[in-house]
Amino acid sequence: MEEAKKNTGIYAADFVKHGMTIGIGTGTTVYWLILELGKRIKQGLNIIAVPTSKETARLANEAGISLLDLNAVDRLSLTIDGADEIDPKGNMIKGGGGALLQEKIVAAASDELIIIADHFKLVPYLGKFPLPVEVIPFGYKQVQKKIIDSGFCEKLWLRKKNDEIFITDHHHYILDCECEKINDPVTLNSTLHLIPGVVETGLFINMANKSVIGLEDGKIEIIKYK
Ligand code: A5P
Repeated sequence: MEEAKKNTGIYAADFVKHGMTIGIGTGTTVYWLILELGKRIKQGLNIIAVPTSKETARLANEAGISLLDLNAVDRLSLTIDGADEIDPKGNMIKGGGGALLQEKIVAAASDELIIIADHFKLVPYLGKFPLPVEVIPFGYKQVQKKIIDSGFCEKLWLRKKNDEIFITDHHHYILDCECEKINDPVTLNSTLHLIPGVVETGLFINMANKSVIGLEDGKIEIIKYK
């Protein structure tokens, strides 16, 4: 699996052209992309990047990638990011690493979104992976009740890390929601957004242009969505 992630991260670096301002996602697959871009920068590639998390900013800095705040940019030509689940239409669940809010804002500011993932991330429908929902800490238990009342998800829990409540880069909490099978991601996304206290959901709908998938045999499959 790690080999497939590495292959796809390295392969995707080819989409990054000299002079581009790009968004860089978060996660264990993007890690390989960052390392590869670092190598190419040493060989003369000139790019600027907007990171999608503090962790990506740290890694990108180490790799020698120049970073910019999203507010200093009009549009990004391209963002490359990972995913936790990808359905056949390219709709995704993201946020396993807790960076969904910044990832969605950066993706929405990009002309193109390329997803890099190993083939285990391809699913016939979304929902086996618990859907992360970023919420304001104040009154989050009210949000929990409303998500359960919506009938879309059977069970949910407050994300913890090392027995402490997980706090996102933007000082929010994450509720991981077990929905099992998401038949209608668009309606679920709108329903969740209508609950006061919800900041963002991990449903990325109709955002990806293509996926670069690392296969078991070392090959790469490219799936285009638009
Ligand atoms: C970060 O919050 C997530 O959205 C990541 O993009 C996703 O979890 C990436 O998964 P990998 O670590 O498996 O690449």
